[in-house]
Amino acid sequence: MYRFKTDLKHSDITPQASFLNRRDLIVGAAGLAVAGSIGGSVKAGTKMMGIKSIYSSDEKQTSSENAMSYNNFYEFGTGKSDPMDYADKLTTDPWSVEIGGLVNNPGHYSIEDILKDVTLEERIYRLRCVEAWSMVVPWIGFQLSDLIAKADPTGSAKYVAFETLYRPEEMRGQKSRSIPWPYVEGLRMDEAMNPLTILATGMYDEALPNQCGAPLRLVVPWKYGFKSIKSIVKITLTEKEPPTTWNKISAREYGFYANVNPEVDHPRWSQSSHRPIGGGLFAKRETTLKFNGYGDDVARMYAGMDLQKFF
Ligand SMILES: Nc1nc2c(c(=O)[nH]1)N[C@H]1C(S)=C(S)[C@@H](COP(=O)(O)O)O[C@H]1N2
Ligand SMILES: [Mo]
Repeated sequence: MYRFKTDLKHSDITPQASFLNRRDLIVGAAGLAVAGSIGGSVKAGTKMMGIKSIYSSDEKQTSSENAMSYNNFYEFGTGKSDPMDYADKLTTDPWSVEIGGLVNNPGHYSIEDILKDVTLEERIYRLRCVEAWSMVVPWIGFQLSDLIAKADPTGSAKYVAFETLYRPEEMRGQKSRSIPWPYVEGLRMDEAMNPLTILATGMYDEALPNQCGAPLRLVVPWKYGFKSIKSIVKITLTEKEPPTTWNKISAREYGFYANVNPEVDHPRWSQSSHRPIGGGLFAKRETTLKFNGYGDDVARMYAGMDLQKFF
């Protein structure tokens, strides 16, 4: 079902990249005319293109209307349509990401700085939520490993911690104590460096809409959706496993790893199947594949680990 190979290096799969003006990849002509400067290039709805990636799946895509109106983004409320209804309040320009911890090049990186050194790709990935629904989205993004390399981690970095913006004036959900703020997530270094792991800046050929995590969110296709932290403002390389929001809320329900695994049920429901969103209430459920179908590429990272224990 998936068309990708791991024996290819990233540089092998984007041969044209070095010939192309990176700015042309970020915004099309229409976007530039509106934006006037690259500063506007990550504004929601701006045209954004990526090179087709061999890491893409060829599954049937969810409609953009469905993918942009059924979201989990508790910063805007706990209802699925709250993000669509309230996220337009969020200012995403200017935006910078503070990269620190065990790196040789710490600092505040603007989105423009980040984008000028990466290759944007389109990658069709299924987002499989722990609540057992899923959507298939053509993401536009770049490999997280490229940004980590730019920050130049020291030898003692073992994990990568992520943090979402905390700005209750613009994120009305943060005025309530539904979950602890800011939202935080983490990956082990090898997971973060895996070529399947991307930072997305767009979807469906446009810059990310706010409700989907503008201007920068993580997408880790073999893990449950809650690992895909949105609107990231901070990335810290650490020696110890960082805390993660859902694990803090309920450690017995949500582990640090959160690998999609039909063999390990959530304590309150089965993980063996999922409901594609947009199909209506009576849509046929689909079978969930271990590691969301990416076992050939990621299973070896967990060799020897008891996945019932490290869920
Ligand atoms: N900051 C932040 N990131 C978040 C969440 C959130 O509430 N806040 N929800 C997570 C969950 S549970 C899921 S399933 C995905 C949903 O992503 P989508 O709305 O783009 O489908 O975002 C994840 N990222
Ligand atoms: Mo989720």
